This record gives sequence, C-alpha cells and structure tokens, in this order.
Amino acid sequence: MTDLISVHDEVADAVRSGQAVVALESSAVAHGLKYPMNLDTARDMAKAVRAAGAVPARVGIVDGRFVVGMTDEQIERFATTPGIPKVSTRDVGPVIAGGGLGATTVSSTLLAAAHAGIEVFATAGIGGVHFNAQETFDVSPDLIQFTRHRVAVVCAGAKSILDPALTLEYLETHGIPVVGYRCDDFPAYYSVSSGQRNPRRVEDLGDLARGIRAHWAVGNEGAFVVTHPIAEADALPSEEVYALIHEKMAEARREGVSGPEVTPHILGAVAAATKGATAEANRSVLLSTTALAGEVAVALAREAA
Ligand code: PSU
Ligand code: MN
Repeated sequence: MTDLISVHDEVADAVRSGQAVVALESSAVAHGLKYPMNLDTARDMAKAVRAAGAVPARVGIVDGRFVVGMTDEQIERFATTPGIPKVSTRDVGPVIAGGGLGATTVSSTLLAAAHAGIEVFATAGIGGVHFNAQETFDVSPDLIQFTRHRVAVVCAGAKSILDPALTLEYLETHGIPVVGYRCDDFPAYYSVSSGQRNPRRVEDLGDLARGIRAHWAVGNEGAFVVTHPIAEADALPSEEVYALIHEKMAEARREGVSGPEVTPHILGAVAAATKGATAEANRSVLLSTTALAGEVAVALAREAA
C-alpha cells in the first residue's frame, strides 16, 4: 500500500499531530481551468488554506503513485501537461498500474485523503445527479464516495450542470448532512442559489465542528457536506447560466457525449460561450471554498474526536 500511496511528510506530520489539513483535487487543475489560470489558482488555493492555519494536500496520481500533498513542481506539471486522464474511483487502480499521470476527481481524491487520515476536503462544486438521470442513470461517483468516508466536504453546492433537487434527495437518502454555513440556499457553483434550500444552516464554526464530530461519534461513516456560495460580486445570474447550460447539454446529447466526458465537455462549452466569465467565477469560488475549508479544518482540529 505504501508503494502505491505517498503522503508528503508535511501532511503526514500534520495529521499525526492533530493539525488541520485540507485535501484538494487535481481535476480542477488539469481540466477545470486553462493554463496559466489553473496554476495561479492552485497556488492561491494553497495560500488560502495556509492563511487559515491549515496544511494543503493536493491529491493526484503522479508516475503511477497516488500522491497526497503534491509539490509545486508536480502541480505545475499537471497545469501544463495536456491530456491527463480524468480519474474517478473506478479508474484509480488501472491508472496507477499504468504508471502515468491521473487527475483525481472529488471521488478518487476522497479515497486518498481518507487513507492519509485527512478529515476536510474542499472543492468548488461537487459532482451529483445529472439532469435527466432518470434516463441516463448518470449519478456522479462523488456522491457514492461520500457514503464511504468520514470527511467534511466544503463546497459551493453541486456543479451548475447538475440537478440540485435530485442531488439533495440522493444525499438525504444516504444520510449525508448538508449544512449551509451562513446561507439558506443550496448554492449552484457559479451562482449564489440553485433554487433549493440547504436542509440546515449554521452560523458558527464551533457549532459546525461539534455537529460534524457528533455525526461521526454516533456511528455514521459518511461525509458531511458544508456549503457556502460564491461571493455575490463574482456570481453569474443563475437564470442565464441555467439557460446556457441546458442549451449546451442538448447539443452534447445530440453529439453523443456521454459518461465521464459529460462534465468536462459542458463546463468547457459554457466557459467558451461566456468568453471566460464562468472560468473567473470558478476561480473565485475555488478560492472562497478553500479558505472556508481551512477554517473548518482548524475548528474541527480544536474539537478533537
Ligand atoms: N472540473 C472540470 N472537469 C471535471 C471535474 C471538474 O472542469 O471533470 C471533475 C470534478 O473533480 C468532479 C467530477 O469530481 O468532475 C465530476 O464528474 P462526473 O460528473 O463525471 O462524476
Ligand atoms: Mn457520470
């Protein structure tokens, strides 16, 4: 196992001594934003985690090893190498065995984070239940992975290309709490609201941390989702974004885009159509969720299990 997963010393030491650590995915670097914005943003995310008093741990598959706590050089390689495969839970074994690079999604990042003992993870928007999943069965493995690990997931809701109501139903079914940090509405990634409400809201980080600890202390195994929206000033108007997304989804269906291609394809099409406005929003929300995740990790470390 240790041959296959390598945990950076700083991360391993922090976990061992009960310090705050935040895991981050590498799909956002390899696929989410273009160079050089992806690299700048990745660096700023690490700074935001550190500014909150926590240690960042970027996860990716590097030369056939699952790395928890990528170095700046490794992150730069991810930001500049074209065609790194998107690796979700099902892909991890074969990609490691193949010896190459793999950009981990939320689902596979959680696997490595759990192995390293990291309790907090941040992303802009989680994967979820896709629109029309009744026909396509397209439910992100992110949600399934949430049922397997004790990890607090800090995010601005689900990606805007997903059905927020069905995503919340799925999370409820699997006993995954969704708590808005100082917000009523379940956010929508680029937009402040998805039109759905968070099932619960909390005002205070200490209360949030105690709620997370209690959820796990009574025997729950799964994730605990904390939502916080994009800053109002950087948000895109949700009606326009949803209209554009539905247009791009219909185009993608006609072109036969399916499976793991759906998410990067639609996000890319929307970014192109908005001339980068969604990329700017994506950057903003990556930074704000990461900063909050640092604070959540610190609060959680204070409320030791
Ligand atoms: N951002 C992108 N493309 C992606 C992702 C993010 O521009 O592919 C990844 C995220 O890491 C998320 C995953 O976990 O997509 C969800 O993909 P799917 O809907 O295929 O499960
Ligand atoms: Mn899918």
